[in-house]
Amino acid sequence: MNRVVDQETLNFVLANYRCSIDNSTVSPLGNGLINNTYLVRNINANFVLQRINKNVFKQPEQVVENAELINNHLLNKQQQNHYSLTPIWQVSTIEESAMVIDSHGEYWRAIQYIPNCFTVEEVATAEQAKQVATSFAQFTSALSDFSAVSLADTIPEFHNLSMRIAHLRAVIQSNPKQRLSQCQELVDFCLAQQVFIDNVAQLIQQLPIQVTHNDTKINNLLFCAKSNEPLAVIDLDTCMSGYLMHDFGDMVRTCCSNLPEDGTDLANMNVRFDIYAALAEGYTTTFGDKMSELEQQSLVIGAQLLPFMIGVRFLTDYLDGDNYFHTNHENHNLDRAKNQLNLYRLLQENEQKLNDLTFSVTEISS
Ligand code: GN1
Ligand code: MG
Repeated sequence: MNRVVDQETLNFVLANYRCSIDNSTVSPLGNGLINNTYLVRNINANFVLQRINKNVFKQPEQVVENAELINNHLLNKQQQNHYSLTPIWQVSTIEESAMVIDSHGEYWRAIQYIPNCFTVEEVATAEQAKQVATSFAQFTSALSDFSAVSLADTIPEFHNLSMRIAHLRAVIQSNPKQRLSQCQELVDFCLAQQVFIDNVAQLIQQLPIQVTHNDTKINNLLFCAKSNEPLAVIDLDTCMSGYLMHDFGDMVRTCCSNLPEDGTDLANMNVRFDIYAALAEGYTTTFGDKMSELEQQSLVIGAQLLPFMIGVRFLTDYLDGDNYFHTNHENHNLDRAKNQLNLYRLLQENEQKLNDLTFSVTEISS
C-alpha cells in the first residue's frame, strides 16, 4: 500500500481544520498497518489526522459513523458510572463535516488528541496485561446492551476463518506474483489445519454474538501518563459483531509472544504463560457470570485462532503481492506469516496448559 501523501493534498485537508502546512507540524503517529495516521500540532490545537484506507474499508464513511454511534453509547455509560474509560471523539471540519475527500478521492478524518498519554508496544508486566484485558472487557461489557445490528460491517466477514482460507486457496491457484515456491511449506501447513478450521466453524454456531473491538492489540489502548492507568480504547474501525474469543485471542497474540509480530528469531520464540494467566484473569473476572461457560472455554480456541488467522492473512497478502498491509521491506508479509503461524503452533502445543490457566482463574476467585 502506498503511504506517500503529497504536500498539496495535506495542505488541502488541513485547510478544512483551519490549519496549513505553514502553521502546523505534521508527524506520523503509531504503527498501524492499514490507515495513515498523523499527529498535527498547531498553535490553536493538536489533533490526530487519518487517511482511511479505502482499499480495505470500502465504505470509509461507515467507519466514521460506527465510531460516532459507539462513542455516544460509551458516553451514556460513562455518565451513568458504568464505564470508567473515556470515549475519544472525532473532530468535524469547519464546515461541520465528519470527513474530507481529497482530489484523489481519498477519505480523511480528524480525531481528538489526548495529551499526557502513552501507548505500549510490548507488555511489560503481568499486572499491565491484566489492565489491558480488563479494559477491553469493560469496553465490550459497556456495549453489551448496544444493538450489534445498528453497526455497519466495515469489513464483511472480517474474522471468518473459512473465508480467509478460501482467499488463501484462491491466491494459491492464481499465484499472481509467482511467489508460491517461496512459501510452499507454510501454505501446506495452513491447509493441513482442517481439523482446527472445522472445530472453529462448529464452535461459532454455538457462541453468542457480542459487539467486539476486533483489534485488541495492546497498542490500541491509551494509558494516562500520570497514573499509568488505562484511559481509553482507541481504533474503533473494526468494532462490530463478533465473539469474545476474537478479542481475547488478539490480546494473547500481541501480548504473549516474546517477539514482535514480524520478529524473525523463531528458534527463540516462546509463550509468556504468566502474561496469558493475567489476561485470562482480567478478562474473565471483569465479565464475571456474564461470560458463559462455553465462552470461557472458547478463549483457548481464540488464543490459537487469532495468530492462525492473521498468519493466513499475511501469507495471502504476500502471495498476492502485498496489496493489503503496509510493508517496510521485501518479504515483510512472509516474515509476519512465519512468525504468527509459529506462534499458533506453540499455542496449540500448549493447549492443555492454556486450558488449565484459563479455568484456574475461576477456581481461585470462586
Ligand atoms: C491491522 O492497522 P492496524 O494495526 O489497526 C489489521 C488487523 C491486524 C493487524 C496486525 C483492518 O490493524 O486485523 O490484526 O493489522 N486491521 C485490518 O498487526 O485489517
Ligand atoms: Mg485497527
